[in-house]
Amino acid sequence: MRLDVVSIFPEYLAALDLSLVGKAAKSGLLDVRVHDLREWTYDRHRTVDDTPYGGGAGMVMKPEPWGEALDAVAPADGPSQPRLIVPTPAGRPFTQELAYELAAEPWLAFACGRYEGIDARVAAHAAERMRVDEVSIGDYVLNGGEVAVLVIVEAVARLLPGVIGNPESLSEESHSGDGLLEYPVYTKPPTWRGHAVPDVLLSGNHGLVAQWRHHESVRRTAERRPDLLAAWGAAVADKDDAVS
Ligand code: 6GU
Repeated sequence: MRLDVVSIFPEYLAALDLSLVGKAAKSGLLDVRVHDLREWTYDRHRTVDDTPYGGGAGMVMKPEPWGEALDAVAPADGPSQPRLIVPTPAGRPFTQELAYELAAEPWLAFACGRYEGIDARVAAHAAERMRVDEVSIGDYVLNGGEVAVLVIVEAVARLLPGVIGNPESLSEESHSGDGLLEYPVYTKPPTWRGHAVPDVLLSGNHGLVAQWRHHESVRRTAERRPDLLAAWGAAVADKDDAVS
Protein backbone atom coordinates (compact mmCIF):
# COMPACT_ATOMS: atom_id res chain seq x y z
CA MET A 1 0.00 0.00 0.00
CA ARG A 2 1.21 3.48 -0.87
CA LEU A 3 0.62 6.36 1.59
CA ASP A 4 1.18 10.04 0.82
CA VAL A 5 0.85 12.62 3.61
CA VAL A 6 0.89 16.36 2.92
CA SER A 7 1.44 18.63 5.96
CA ILE A 8 3.08 21.90 6.97
CA PHE A 9 4.72 19.89 9.81
CA PRO A 10 6.27 16.90 8.03
CA GLU A 11 8.44 16.28 11.13
CA TYR A 12 5.24 15.35 12.97
CA LEU A 13 5.00 12.30 10.73
CA ALA A 14 8.48 11.02 11.68
CA ALA A 15 6.70 8.58 14.00
CA LEU A 16 5.64 6.66 10.87
CA ASP A 17 9.26 5.37 10.74
CA LEU A 18 8.82 3.65 14.13
CA SER A 19 7.24 0.50 15.48
CA LEU A 20 4.91 -1.66 13.43
CA VAL A 21 4.29 0.95 10.72
CA GLY A 22 8.03 1.58 10.33
CA LYS A 23 8.70 -2.16 10.09
CA ALA A 24 5.98 -2.52 7.45
CA ALA A 25 7.66 0.26 5.47
CA LYS A 26 11.11 -1.34 5.81
CA SER A 27 9.75 -4.72 4.68
CA GLY A 28 8.15 -3.14 1.59
CA LEU A 29 4.50 -3.67 2.63
CA LEU A 30 4.07 0.10 2.94
CA ASP A 31 5.48 2.87 0.75
CA VAL A 32 5.22 6.02 2.92
CA ARG A 33 5.88 9.45 1.38
CA VAL A 34 5.63 12.62 3.47
CA HIS A 35 5.46 16.01 1.74
CA ASP A 36 5.84 19.58 3.00
CA LEU A 37 2.91 21.69 1.75
CA ARG A 38 5.20 24.74 1.65
CA GLU A 39 7.05 23.20 -1.30
CA TRP A 40 4.10 24.52 -3.29
CA THR A 41 4.28 28.14 -2.08
CA TYR A 42 6.24 30.79 -3.97
CA ASP A 43 6.16 33.94 -1.80
CA ARG A 44 8.91 34.98 0.64
CA HIS A 45 6.88 33.89 3.66
CA ARG A 46 5.72 30.60 2.09
CA THR A 47 2.15 31.54 3.00
CA VAL A 48 -0.40 28.74 3.31
CA ASP A 49 -3.29 30.55 5.03
CA ASP A 50 -5.52 33.61 4.65
CA THR A 51 -8.52 35.27 6.33
CA PRO A 52 -11.95 33.63 5.91
CA TYR A 53 -14.51 35.02 3.47
CA GLY A 54 -17.58 35.98 5.47
CA GLY A 55 -15.48 36.97 8.44
CA GLY A 56 -14.90 35.22 11.74
CA ALA A 57 -11.99 34.10 13.85
CA GLY A 58 -8.95 32.21 12.67
CA MET A 59 -7.37 31.53 9.31
CA VAL A 60 -8.23 29.21 6.43
CA MET A 61 -5.72 27.23 4.34
CA LYS A 62 -5.45 28.69 0.83
CA PRO A 63 -6.51 26.44 -2.05
CA GLU A 64 -3.57 27.07 -4.43
CA PRO A 65 -0.78 25.21 -2.54
CA TRP A 66 -3.16 22.32 -1.88
CA GLY A 67 -4.19 22.12 -5.53
CA GLU A 68 -0.56 21.97 -6.65
CA ALA A 69 0.39 19.51 -3.91
CA LEU A 70 -2.37 17.09 -4.90
CA ASP A 71 -1.48 17.48 -8.60
CA ALA A 72 2.15 16.60 -7.77
CA VAL A 73 1.29 13.65 -5.50
CA ALA A 74 -1.44 12.28 -7.80
CA PRO A 75 -1.18 13.68 -11.35
CA ALA A 76 -4.65 14.14 -12.83
CA ASP A 77 -3.62 12.15 -15.94
CA GLY A 78 -1.96 9.37 -13.94
CA PRO A 79 -2.89 5.69 -14.38
CA SER A 80 -4.65 5.59 -10.99
CA GLN A 81 -5.78 7.87 -8.19
CA PRO A 82 -5.51 7.55 -4.41
CA ARG A 83 -8.39 7.68 -1.99
CA LEU A 84 -7.99 11.05 -0.25
CA ILE A 85 -8.57 11.31 3.49
CA VAL A 86 -8.95 14.78 4.98
CA PRO A 87 -8.79 14.67 8.79
CA THR A 88 -11.17 17.18 10.37
CA PRO A 89 -13.31 17.30 13.52
CA ALA A 90 -16.22 17.95 11.11
CA GLY A 91 -15.68 14.61 9.33
CA ARG A 92 -17.44 11.24 9.39
CA PRO A 93 -16.37 9.09 12.35
CA PHE A 94 -13.26 6.94 11.92
CA THR A 95 -14.23 3.43 13.04
CA GLN A 96 -12.75 -0.06 12.89
CA GLU A 97 -15.11 -0.70 9.96
CA LEU A 98 -13.63 2.24 8.03
CA ALA A 99 -10.12 1.05 8.98
CA TYR A 100 -10.88 -2.33 7.31
CA GLU A 101 -12.26 -0.52 4.26
CA LEU A 102 -9.14 1.67 3.94
CA ALA A 103 -6.87 -1.35 4.44
CA ALA A 104 -8.26 -2.75 1.17
CA GLU A 105 -7.15 0.34 -0.83
CA PRO A 106 -3.89 0.24 -2.80
CA TRP A 107 -3.21 3.96 -2.28
CA LEU A 108 -4.23 6.49 0.38
CA ALA A 109 -3.38 10.20 0.46
CA PHE A 110 -3.85 12.41 3.52
CA ALA A 111 -4.27 16.20 3.49
CA CYS A 112 -3.46 17.58 6.95
CA GLY A 113 -5.25 20.84 7.62
CA ARG A 114 -4.28 23.35 10.30
CA TYR A 115 -5.97 26.53 11.48
CA GLU A 116 -9.75 26.57 10.82
CA GLY A 117 -9.43 24.09 7.97
CA ILE A 118 -8.77 23.95 4.22
CA ASP A 119 -10.73 26.02 1.66
CA ALA A 120 -13.68 23.73 0.86
CA ARG A 121 -13.01 23.94 -2.90
CA VAL A 122 -9.88 21.77 -2.48
CA ALA A 123 -11.93 18.69 -1.48
CA ALA A 124 -14.62 19.52 -4.06
CA HIS A 125 -12.03 19.76 -6.86
CA ALA A 126 -10.16 16.62 -5.78
CA ALA A 127 -13.48 14.73 -5.71
CA GLU A 128 -13.72 15.27 -9.48
CA ARG A 129 -10.97 12.66 -9.90
CA MET A 130 -10.64 10.69 -6.65
CA ARG A 131 -12.73 9.47 -3.74
CA VAL A 132 -12.53 12.00 -0.88
CA ASP A 133 -13.55 11.38 2.73
CA GLU A 134 -13.42 13.94 5.51
CA VAL A 135 -12.82 11.89 8.64
CA SER A 136 -12.85 12.65 12.39
CA ILE A 137 -11.09 10.49 14.97
CA GLY A 138 -13.37 11.55 17.84
CA ASP A 139 -15.48 14.24 19.42
CA TYR A 140 -12.75 16.64 20.50
CA VAL A 141 -10.65 19.22 18.66
CA LEU A 142 -6.99 18.85 17.68
CA ASN A 143 -4.89 21.71 16.30
CA GLY A 144 -4.27 19.89 13.05
CA GLY A 145 -4.72 16.64 11.17
CA GLU A 146 -1.22 15.24 11.74
CA VAL A 147 -1.95 13.28 14.92
CA ALA A 148 -5.19 12.02 13.36
CA VAL A 149 -3.16 10.69 10.40
CA LEU A 150 -0.86 8.83 12.80
CA VAL A 151 -3.94 7.29 14.41
CA ILE A 152 -5.58 6.33 11.11
CA VAL A 153 -2.37 4.94 9.55
CA GLU A 154 -1.62 2.80 12.61
CA ALA A 155 -5.18 1.42 12.70
CA VAL A 156 -5.06 0.63 8.96
CA ALA A 157 -1.48 -0.68 8.71
CA ARG A 158 -1.96 -3.32 11.41
CA LEU A 159 -4.77 -4.83 9.29
CA LEU A 160 -2.57 -5.38 6.23
CA PRO A 161 -1.68 -9.03 5.63
CA GLY A 162 1.80 -9.71 7.02
CA VAL A 163 2.03 -6.68 9.32
CA ILE A 164 0.81 -8.39 12.51
CA GLY A 165 2.58 -11.60 13.53
CA ASN A 166 -0.53 -13.43 14.72
CA PRO A 167 -3.66 -12.39 12.75
CA GLU A 168 -5.84 -14.29 15.29
CA SER A 169 -5.16 -11.46 17.76
CA LEU A 170 -7.21 -9.21 15.42
CA SER A 171 -10.47 -11.15 15.78
CA GLU A 172 -10.90 -11.03 19.57
CA GLU A 173 -9.99 -7.40 20.22
CA SER A 174 -12.37 -4.55 21.05
CA HIS A 175 -14.39 -3.11 18.13
CA SER A 176 -13.99 -6.17 15.93
CA GLY A 177 -16.14 -9.27 15.60
CA ASP A 178 -18.94 -9.31 18.15
CA GLY A 179 -19.20 -5.55 18.88
CA LEU A 180 -18.26 -5.84 22.55
CA LEU A 181 -15.22 -4.43 24.34
CA GLU A 182 -12.41 -6.89 25.02
CA TYR A 183 -12.37 -8.73 28.37
CA PRO A 184 -9.58 -8.05 30.93
CA VAL A 185 -6.35 -10.02 30.49
CA TYR A 186 -3.77 -11.37 32.95
CA THR A 187 -0.34 -13.01 32.95
CA LYS A 188 2.02 -14.39 35.62
CA PRO A 189 2.42 -14.19 38.58
CA PRO A 190 -0.89 -15.63 39.92
CA THR A 191 -0.90 -13.08 42.76
CA TRP A 192 0.70 -9.62 42.49
CA ARG A 193 0.63 -6.94 45.21
CA GLY A 194 -2.35 -8.64 46.84
CA HIS A 195 -4.36 -8.92 43.59
CA ALA A 196 -5.13 -12.48 42.44
CA VAL A 197 -5.83 -13.60 38.86
CA PRO A 198 -9.47 -14.83 38.65
CA ASP A 199 -9.47 -18.59 39.53
CA VAL A 200 -11.35 -19.58 36.38
CA LEU A 201 -8.38 -18.52 34.21
CA LEU A 202 -6.15 -21.00 36.08
CA SER A 203 -8.74 -23.84 35.92
CA GLY A 204 -7.79 -25.22 32.51
CA ASN A 205 -11.51 -25.45 31.66
CA HIS A 206 -11.71 -23.79 28.24
CA GLY A 207 -15.52 -23.70 28.21
CA LEU A 208 -15.66 -21.92 31.55
CA VAL A 209 -12.90 -19.51 30.47
CA ALA A 210 -14.82 -18.60 27.29
CA GLN A 211 -18.01 -18.09 29.32
CA TRP A 212 -16.21 -15.89 31.88
CA ARG A 213 -14.57 -13.76 29.16
CA HIS A 214 -17.87 -13.22 27.38
CA HIS A 215 -19.53 -12.20 30.64
CA GLU A 216 -16.70 -9.76 31.43
CA SER A 217 -16.96 -8.30 27.90
CA VAL A 218 -20.67 -7.65 28.38
CA ARG A 219 -20.15 -6.19 31.88
CA ARG A 220 -17.38 -3.87 30.70
CA THR A 221 -19.33 -2.75 27.64
CA ALA A 222 -22.42 -1.99 29.77
CA GLU A 223 -20.33 0.10 32.15
CA ARG A 224 -18.14 1.96 29.66
CA ARG A 225 -20.02 1.94 26.36
CA PRO A 226 -23.77 1.53 26.84
CA ASP A 227 -24.18 2.73 23.22
CA LEU A 228 -22.24 -0.31 21.97
CA LEU A 229 -24.13 -2.66 24.27
CA ALA A 230 -27.46 -1.45 22.85
CA ALA A 231 -26.25 -2.11 19.29
CA TRP A 232 -24.93 -5.54 20.31
CA GLY A 233 -28.24 -6.42 22.02
CA ALA A 234 -30.17 -5.47 18.88
CA ALA A 235 -27.82 -7.56 16.69
CA VAL A 236 -28.15 -10.59 18.98
CA ALA A 237 -31.96 -10.23 18.97
CA ASP A 238 -31.90 -10.16 15.13
CA LYS A 239 -29.80 -13.32 15.01
CA ASP A 240 -32.18 -15.09 17.45
CA ASP A 241 -35.12 -14.04 15.25
CA ALA A 242 -33.38 -15.50 12.21
CA VAL A 243 -32.97 -18.99 13.75
CA SER A 244 -36.46 -19.19 15.32
CL1 6GU B 1 -9.33 14.15 12.17
N1 6GU B 1 -8.60 16.56 12.92
C1 6GU B 1 -8.59 17.57 13.79
N2 6GU B 1 -7.90 18.65 13.50
N3 6GU B 1 -9.22 17.53 14.95
C2 6GU B 1 -9.89 16.43 15.22
C3 6GU B 1 -9.94 15.35 14.36
C4 6GU B 1 -9.28 15.44 13.19
N4 6GU B 1 -10.71 14.40 14.89
C5 6GU B 1 -11.11 14.87 16.04
N5 6GU B 1 -10.61 16.10 16.26
